[in-house]
Amino acid sequence: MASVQIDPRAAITPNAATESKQGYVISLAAMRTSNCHEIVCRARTGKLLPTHYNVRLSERRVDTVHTGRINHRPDDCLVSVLTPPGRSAVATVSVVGSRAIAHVSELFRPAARTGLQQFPIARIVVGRWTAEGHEGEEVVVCCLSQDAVDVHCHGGRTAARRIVDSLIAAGCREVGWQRMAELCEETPIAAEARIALAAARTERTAAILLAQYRGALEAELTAIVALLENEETDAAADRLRRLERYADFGKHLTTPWRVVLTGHANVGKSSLINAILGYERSIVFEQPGTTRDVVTATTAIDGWPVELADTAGLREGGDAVESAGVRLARERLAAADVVVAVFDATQRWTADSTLLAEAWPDAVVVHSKCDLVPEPAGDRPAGLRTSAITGQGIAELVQALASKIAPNPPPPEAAIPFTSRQADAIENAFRLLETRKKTASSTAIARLLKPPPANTLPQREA
Ligand SMILES: Nc1nc2c(ncn2[C@@H]2O[C@H](COP(=O)(O)OP(=O)(O)OP(=O)(O)O)[C@@H](O)[C@H]2O)c(=O)[nH]1
Ligand SMILES: [Mg+2]
Repeated sequence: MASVQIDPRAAITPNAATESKQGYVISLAAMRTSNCHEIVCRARTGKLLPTHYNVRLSERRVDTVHTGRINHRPDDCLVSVLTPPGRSAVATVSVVGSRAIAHVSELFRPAARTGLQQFPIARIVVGRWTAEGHEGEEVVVCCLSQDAVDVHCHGGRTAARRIVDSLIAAGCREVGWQRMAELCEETPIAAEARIALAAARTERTAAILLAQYRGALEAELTAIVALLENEETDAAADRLRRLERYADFGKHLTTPWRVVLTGHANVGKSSLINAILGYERSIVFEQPGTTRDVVTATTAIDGWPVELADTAGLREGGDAVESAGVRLARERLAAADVVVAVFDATQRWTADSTLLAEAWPDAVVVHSKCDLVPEPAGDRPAGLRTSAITGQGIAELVQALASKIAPNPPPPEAAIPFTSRQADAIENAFRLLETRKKTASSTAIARLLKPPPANTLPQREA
């Protein structure tokens, strides 16, 4: 591993790749920002692998590499509130940049009356925030590194705001927490994973995203590029295909699977959803046409986040409100990941029942109210037999939903694309490979490992 300091203002000359003991140190032809001041390069088989920030290699041929890293700590000092707005006991303000400790030191008085700079890195220091000269609130400060400081203050908007404002007055620039992740994480996929982790609703999905944060997807993409460079096109295509197959699954690591219950009026849809949830989310009533809106509830099934939607019973001839409910139900069904088609076991099987079953051939079929009859009435398709009253078949239904949601869950630590940017690029790379455009395919993957040019970065500054 070789490390080189680069003057952020320097006009960096092309054709200046140099060799060091540890490997090559690349030169930069262009940089996205002027405040990137350190680049750490890793040599592999004598080749350099840069990744970041529009770093363009010299004309000297250096093969594409994906393990190069830019430690991007801005020269200007960034400040961001990491905790969500709202009431809480504690809020965390992050300060990042080469002058982070200096800026915080100006405003923070440690209780031990020793300057913040005298404390070792990672030491937790209690003291007071002394903005505007007066004795301020008690805070806890921790220098995470030479250029990153966390300030833990009282929760709520006002306390954190006061700290941010005083840091802005001292010369810091405020950015949103996602932007902070984009600027400070070593790779764009790590930044995406950090942002995605905040949207994970279950431990199981968080564990998968954490594996991506730790580099599972980057390692796989890097391996695919290496295969392409070695002319092992079939192996690369296989691995791209495997990634592509996980794209839909990956999308749901941050967005729940949509499970929609449908069926004719009064068949027991709302009762079933309540039985799955274990509480009375939806109104149950003996009259048909009870549910008119779409009633949703979020839950987890086998560790996967799920949005269950109860819908109006499908029937013609109801009043205007009910008809509107039926229209909404059809829209929900069209966008569903999994459909549960509910049929009343006590009612005969009709032509309408057949139409409904045929409309959703992949649906999980449920015959409800089985506590009322020994056998579901009539000749009907196979399905789960349930009772919302006795609980019969509910566990089996939950299991069936889990199998539909994730029929082949990935092994731990597997590489999973989890954003549409990643999924699109992987699909594109695969299509290019199918048409024998190997270099273009490799470039499409390599682009994933680099951040977008500055002017296309999302502007999330606060
Ligand atoms: N015995 C028995 N009754 C049930 C069961 N499920 C539902 N019911 C009854 O059937 C009636 C209709 O139940 P709902 O759950 O409201 O049916 P729905 O399909 O949501 O009805 P709509 O919203 O009108 O389309 C109520 O009187 C429920 O108590 C069941 O498993 N066993
Ligand atoms: Mg209902």
